[in-house]
Amino acid sequence: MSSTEKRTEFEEGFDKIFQTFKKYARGGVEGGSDDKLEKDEMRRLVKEEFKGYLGICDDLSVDKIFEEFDEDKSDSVDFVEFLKIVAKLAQNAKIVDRLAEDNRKK
Ligand SMILES: [Ca+2]
Repeated sequence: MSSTEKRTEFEEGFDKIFQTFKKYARGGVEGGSDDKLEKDEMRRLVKEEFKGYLGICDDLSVDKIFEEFDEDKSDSVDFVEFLKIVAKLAQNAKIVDRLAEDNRKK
């Protein structure tokens, strides 16, 4: 992509999601990969960045979904697996329903 092209809001949002993933992936679990999100880093990310959507989130349910998507059982997930986890958390918390409802009121 040429740097002169203006990015869409969607692309900027997506880029922010990736930057957030990277920030927490580098977040200091000993022996962990900087390119992957270990389970503790995932918990931290959800607590700090997803709190408005999820309310008080429960470590156990985050762990359960994490394990479901950590297919090679490495206790870490890559960016694509991370997106699936976020989608699943949002689905469980009925965030998509809420967004649709808010949109109807506008
Ligand atoms: Ca990591």
